Amino acid sequence: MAFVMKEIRNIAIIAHVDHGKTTLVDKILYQSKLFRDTDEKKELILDNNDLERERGITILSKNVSVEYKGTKINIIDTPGHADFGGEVERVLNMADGVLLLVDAFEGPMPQTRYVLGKAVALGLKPIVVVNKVDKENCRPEEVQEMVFDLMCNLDATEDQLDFPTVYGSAKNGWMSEHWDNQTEDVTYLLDQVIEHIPTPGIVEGTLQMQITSIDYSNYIGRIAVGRISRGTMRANTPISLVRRDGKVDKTRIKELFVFSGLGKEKVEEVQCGDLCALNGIDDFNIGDTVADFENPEGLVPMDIDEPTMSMLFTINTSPFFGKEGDFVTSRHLRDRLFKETEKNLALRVEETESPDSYIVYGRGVLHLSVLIETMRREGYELQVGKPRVIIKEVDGVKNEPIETMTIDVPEATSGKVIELVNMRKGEMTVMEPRNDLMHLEFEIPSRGIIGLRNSILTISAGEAIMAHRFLKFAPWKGEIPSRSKGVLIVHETGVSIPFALNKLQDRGHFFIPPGVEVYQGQVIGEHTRDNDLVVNVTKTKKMSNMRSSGADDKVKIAPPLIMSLEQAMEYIDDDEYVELTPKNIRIRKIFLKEHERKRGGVMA
Ligand SMILES: Nc1nc2c(ncn2[C@@H]2O[C@H](COP(=O)(O)OP(=O)(O)OP(=O)(O)O)[C@@H](O)[C@H]2O)c(=O)[nH]1
Ligand SMILES: [Mg+2]
Repeated sequence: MAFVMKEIRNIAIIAHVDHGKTTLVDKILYQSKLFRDTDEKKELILDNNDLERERGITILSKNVSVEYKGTKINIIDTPGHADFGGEVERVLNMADGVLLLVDAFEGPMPQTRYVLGKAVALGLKPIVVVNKVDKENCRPEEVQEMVFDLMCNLDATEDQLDFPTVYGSAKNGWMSEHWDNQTEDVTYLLDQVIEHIPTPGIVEGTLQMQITSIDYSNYIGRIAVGRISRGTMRANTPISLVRRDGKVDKTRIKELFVFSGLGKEKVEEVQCGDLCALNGIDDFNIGDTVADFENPEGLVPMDIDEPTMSMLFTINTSPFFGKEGDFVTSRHLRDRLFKETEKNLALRVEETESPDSYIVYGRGVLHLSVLIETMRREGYELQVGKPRVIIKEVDGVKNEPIETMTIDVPEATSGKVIELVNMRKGEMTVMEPRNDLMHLEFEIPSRGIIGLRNSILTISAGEAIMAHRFLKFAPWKGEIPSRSKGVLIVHETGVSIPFALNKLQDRGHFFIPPGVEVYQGQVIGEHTRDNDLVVNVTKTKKMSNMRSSGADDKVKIAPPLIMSLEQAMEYIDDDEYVELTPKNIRIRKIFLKEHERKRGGVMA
């Protein structure tokens, strides 16, 4: 039977975090289904793992595919958060063009610049999608011009600068030539894709496919994903796997798949230019080339991004150890961390002198917290130390990572925000009003950003929009003041009592409600002053006449400040750990007993 060549387009959807990539892909999938049949009307959700859903962010890039007017469009949805930028860069290797989404209100943001820069450098053809034109006060035309300027800045070619622009609202399911001309669906965008994104070239010769991502299936194990850049691939055939270091292993492809809708379709053969997934070659890595069995020729391995941050991971040593988790030993921790490095590219694990502790290197607080959160859900207990940025020696000079950071805040609070950022060694490079917000840009050491988001949100009553992204290594900027407030520390293990919490309310703000178990040395609140304070919240003495719950009910205690995992990670100081179990996130002093702690608090 003759092999029918199909028209193909390969596009990646890129943008700053939250500008609407996944929403758009969902709508494209949904609507292209409607073109064929109308039975499946349920909302398609591409962010399909629990963490992605809860947080409303994409963590892993995903491949989907739709048929439109006889053409197969492979679409790669990518994560927008800066910590996952390396992943975006890698999967761009599978595309011939990009849809660059930009929020019609916010305009280009730090990550827009980064991902667009990568796409431009790879010579990919862009289509600009000015999204969220349904937003009040949006400024689609101005944003379009800003994107054009950005592309000029990034040295785009004439052809790239000649990009089509599409306006619309992914959320409302339409795309159009003009922002004030609402249409029925996203077909205008798909037509632009067919017209402007180049067809992948068919290169004759022996097989070459570089592995750009790894997928997992409980049934078939590790799956390699990539784009066939030369030749044709067939299921059930012997191949060579050319490693990054040039070493060649002879192995065999078992099953072969192409992307189809949200899933994969098993096929016998995949043509050059198409994206595919395959299993059978278990022991592979990103960047390896699947090549001809007889005449293997490897492709140049792509760069894998360096970690920028590290954290100590250690077994749980709190008095509550083992109460809430199933996996608690150093063996469990070790195996789990090393297993993670097989698929989590930017992650590195280093042994320490102690078999109980490991240094884990990652791309940022979110990258590390996603791993920690996943481990909690799997039943692990562990403790982590304060995140540290990676310091490099350059010609004998101590260098640290510097990031660009944008903050949009209501004008009234911009003064305070600038002051705070300056204190953390941030230098302001841009300040301009945008509608009713003040737009600020800074260059700031990564160190200064840790914990900054909490303070900025507090100052701006939750109104600030903040984004940052790695810029360069530069000489150390000097000491940055750490947390300005001390903490409240538990004196004695027991259950927190409303009466006791109430009595201490003027000393600070608690992180725990009444009625929970706490242990000696646990951090349960922030002190109003800069020193640590040991407090009696479990005391039962003098309370015999206050025992009845009726008396407790009258006590009015301010609601506790419950920190998210990332907030806790960014909050702690050098002498503290975050303790993590499937049920709780607690902060503790590394030394639980007061006499062991150097900083020596006082007693309330
Ligand atoms: N008003 C409005 N909101 C939108 C539109 N498109 C998406 N959103 C909302 O913006 C938020 C982020 O959308 P996502 O599609 O998850 O954004 P994303 O670009 O995939 O985000 P990451 O994957 O985390 O980078 C969601 O709350 C969407 O409902 C739009 O056209 N208009
Ligand atoms: Mg997304």
